Amino acid sequence: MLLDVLSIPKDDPIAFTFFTGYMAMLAASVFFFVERSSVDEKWKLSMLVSGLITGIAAVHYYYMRDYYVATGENPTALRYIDWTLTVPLMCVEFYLLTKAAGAKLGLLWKLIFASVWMLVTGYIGEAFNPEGGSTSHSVLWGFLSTLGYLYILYTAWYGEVAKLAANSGNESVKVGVRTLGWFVLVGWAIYPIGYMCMPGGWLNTGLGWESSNVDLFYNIADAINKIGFGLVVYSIAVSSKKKVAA
Ligand SMILES: *C/C=C(C)/C=C/C=C(C)/C=C/C1=C(C)CCCC1(C)C
Repeated sequence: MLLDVLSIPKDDPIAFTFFTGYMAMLAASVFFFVERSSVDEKWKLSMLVSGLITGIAAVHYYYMRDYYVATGENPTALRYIDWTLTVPLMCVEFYLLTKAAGAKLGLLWKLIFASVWMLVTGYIGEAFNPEGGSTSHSVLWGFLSTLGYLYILYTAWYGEVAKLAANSGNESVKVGVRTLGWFVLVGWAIYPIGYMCMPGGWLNTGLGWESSNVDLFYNIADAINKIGFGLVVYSIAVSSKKKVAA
């Protein structure tokens, strides 16, 4: 799709976050790929995954941005395609960080299954919301999606991931996994807020928040979470290297 530069709105905060989001994801990917060469061997795969997460997001933002500017509508399908690729990769980060402490592939599959459940139900909630919006539809699918979210949250804070990190004997892994847990608790919680802005959603019917705000919340959350996750992984890699050198 060719973007008509003359149609870029100058008073639209959502368009603004699509453009800055794109640039931020691209810059973050360059950073993670380049810095990959300066970390220890055992962190290289984690750094690669960080770069892939923001890289995949950058490509989707490129298209979502144009879609939004051209149509003024939420690029729901592109959004969920992006998430279906990037959220499982974030689960891979949890797995890689705890692998040395004994994480099994089964843990990774459980996390991936929970994230796909969360996203497929969320997609049904948004994409099949009847014309004009339906509260019961939005609440039902939003609730089902939240179950997947809570499973990941629990695993990161109290479940297998938390236990493995606690037993890893590696201080930077402990702190890093806890920090990622905070991202899941606070950063990921921004998404349901966006979801509730769609027609029929609680914030839409209750507070009159416009459906275009869905993208505002999603764009802000994506920048925080995708770039943030990568930076946490990067700081684990850098700080555990310092300890070896000392
Ligand atoms: C990079 C993209 C990320 C980290 C996306 C995360 C998305 C979520 C945590 C979405 C969660 C949702 C709910 C918990 C309920 C309503 C529907 C969703 C899919 C917005």
